[in-house]
Amino acid sequence: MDRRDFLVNGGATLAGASLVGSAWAQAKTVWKASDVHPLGYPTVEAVVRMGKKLETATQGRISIQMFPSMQLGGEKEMIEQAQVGALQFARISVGPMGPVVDELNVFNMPFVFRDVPHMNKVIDGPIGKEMLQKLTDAPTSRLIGLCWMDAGARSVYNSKKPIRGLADLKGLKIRMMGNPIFVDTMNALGGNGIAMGFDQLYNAMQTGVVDGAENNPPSYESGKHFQVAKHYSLTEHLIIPEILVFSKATWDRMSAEDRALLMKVAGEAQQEQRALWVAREKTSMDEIKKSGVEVLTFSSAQKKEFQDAVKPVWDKYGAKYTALVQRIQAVQ
Ligand code: GTR
Repeated sequence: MDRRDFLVNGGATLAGASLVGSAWAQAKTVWKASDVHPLGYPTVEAVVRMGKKLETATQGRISIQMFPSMQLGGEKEMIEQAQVGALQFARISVGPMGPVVDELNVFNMPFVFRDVPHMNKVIDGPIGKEMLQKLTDAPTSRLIGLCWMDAGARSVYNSKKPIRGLADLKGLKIRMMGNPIFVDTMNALGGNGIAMGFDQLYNAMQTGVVDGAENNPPSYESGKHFQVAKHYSLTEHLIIPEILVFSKATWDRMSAEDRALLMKVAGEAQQEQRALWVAREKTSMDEIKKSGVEVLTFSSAQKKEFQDAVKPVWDKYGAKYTALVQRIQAVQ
């Protein structure tokens, strides 16, 4: 090798090494996040804002790319992708997490919370913290529980007729989230519970595969379900918090500082999402009513009929959660 070759080759290697070095120093990490809801929905917006905070705090080293609107499939698929590290954040309902970590199912029991403020008090307090930890510690989860989000109360809607009481639900095919507790709950209420992904629901209602479903006002509105199922009855039979989980495969490779930062912004997201939720519930309800949907409400005496009807669900699943349910009920 003459001197000129050495300079050219050596120089190239050195330049290459320093390029790699500087690229490494500024290596940018883009975490993928997924949600079944579209941009602007409270859960999506809360995670997008979290991403901006991460970006600012790390001078652009870490950011979040959001895949909204079921782009990465339904919630079952999102859980699986987070478990293998194909995505980092999955914002899902506790509904589909129950079959993965059974202890979480206590939040999936019908009428377990007195009302939405009660649920929020529970998730903000020690029980909420313990349940996130249980999710993280469960060997079956392969996920880190980051924070809770508010999803209000779920109520029944359908395309056939107004539901004014239990008797009206008889024979109606109602889509429920994929968890046996929910199918049993709908069956106990007199309908025919059919487990199905959220991603298939609109078509199923349109083609008459199911007569209706149940959800909170923002999901009913945002999914355009109110256009095909115009009777909405505020049964509020399920008050299920949502949860933001993070891939353990990614977590295991992170520094202690990045983990602490992530936990901090996630805790803030829990409160920020709640404010977004309260505002969205109102605008969704306004839009639903404006479109001519019949929204039926129930007195507490009428609601008791629904509460009594789900006793078989409590008989079947409730015993193992007795101690926890007593603690939940004690939260004022
Ligand atoms: C929504 C919830 C979603 C999903 C959906 C469903 O209220 O935000 O996470 O659980 O309900 O019914 O599948």
